Amino acid sequence: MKILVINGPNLNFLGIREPGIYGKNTFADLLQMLDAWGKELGVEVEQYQSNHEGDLVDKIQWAYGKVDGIVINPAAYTHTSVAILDALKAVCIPAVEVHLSDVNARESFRHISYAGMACEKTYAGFGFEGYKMAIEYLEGKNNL
Ligand code: CA2
Repeated sequence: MKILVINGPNLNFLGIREPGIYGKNTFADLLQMLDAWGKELGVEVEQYQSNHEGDLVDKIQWAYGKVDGIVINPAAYTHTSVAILDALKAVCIPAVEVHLSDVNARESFRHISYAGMACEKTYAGFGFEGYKMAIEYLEGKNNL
């Protein structure tokens, strides 16, 4: 089984600023954890991060026919991008949305998620652990 983990804009800055909201672990720590969780669950995990909406759309399209699941934290594009929503719908790959913070407990503009409309599940407010929960969900589905 292969899972693509996609992270959107500014998440590569994790651990550098705003530790009160996003924690003090770095993006490099997250990548290491994804690697370890993949090995633990016997899943091949590929990661991709971009600050550019079109690049995120390209990567979702690339995944068509190549991966069994997508875990996505579109970051700020969560709340604005119909293009990412359409791409997720177009490829029709089981997808799970992850947010480090509890978006529903924050500003009202973060309460709407376009990408989430194409996702089977959302894990928000669990920090890095949310990515593990998402991988486990997709792995469990694959083993049904
Ligand atoms: O909670 C999440 O994971 C978010 O997707 C993070 C986005 C935010 O726009 C969403 O509403 C919720 C922001 C990512 C920015 O990451 C930073 C990391 C370090 C320093 C500053 C920003």
